[in-house]
Amino acid sequence: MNNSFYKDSIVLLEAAIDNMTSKLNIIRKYKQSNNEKDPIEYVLSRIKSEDSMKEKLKRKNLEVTLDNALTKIYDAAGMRIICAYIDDVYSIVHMLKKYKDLKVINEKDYIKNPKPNGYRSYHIIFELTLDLAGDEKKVFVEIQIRTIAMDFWSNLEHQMKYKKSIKNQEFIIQELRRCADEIATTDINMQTIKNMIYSEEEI
Ligand code: 0O2
Repeated sequence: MNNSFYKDSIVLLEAAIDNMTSKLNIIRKYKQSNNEKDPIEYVLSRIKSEDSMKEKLKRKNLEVTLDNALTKIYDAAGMRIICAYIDDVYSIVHMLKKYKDLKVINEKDYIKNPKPNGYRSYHIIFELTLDLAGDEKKVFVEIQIRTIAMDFWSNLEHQMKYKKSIKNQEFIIQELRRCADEIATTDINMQTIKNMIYSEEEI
């Protein structure tokens, strides 16, 4: 990655992702040690590319500076957590909020309140306090948590946004909305079936 825009702050962003990855691994191990299912299927992380960050600063009418990128935009460091079931999403949010070095800055539940286009995901922005060899630094991290099915939908919808000319766009938007609703129903049904399987095991 071209680090010229982030300069030395790239170390801070990388440390933030390493720290959050470690927190997620601890959550996974803690759950498994309590004979609970691992709530995470996989995790993706990225530092927002220089071009994407500059575009976002301009879109928000902010001056393109490193300071604005780190203090006015919250997703220079971003992570996506993919789960099998909806309950796993809420379980991870609950566990992450227990960490004392994480402060919730903003939280959006697009699962309970989907976007009009059908987008579903749980977004949470944390301010993480990092101890960099005795030097205390604060850094924002955006976490998106969603099910495999929501992620599948979101990736396709994202591709549509970046494609310049698409035929039948209205129809595609309508079909995506229909698929989002079907996926939401399937996610709920899968959760219900899973709960039934496990409740029978406990009897
Ligand atoms: P990119 O390139 O994916 O990183 P914000 O723009 O973050 O300051 P906003 O829009 O209120 O403010 O934040 P929100 O709603 O939490 O969305 C932030 C990110 O969620 C987006 O980042 C997308 O990654 C994702 N997202 C939000 N809405 C949609 C949607 O309708 N479809 C898809 N596929 N993804 C969505 P960026 O920076 O906009 O883009």
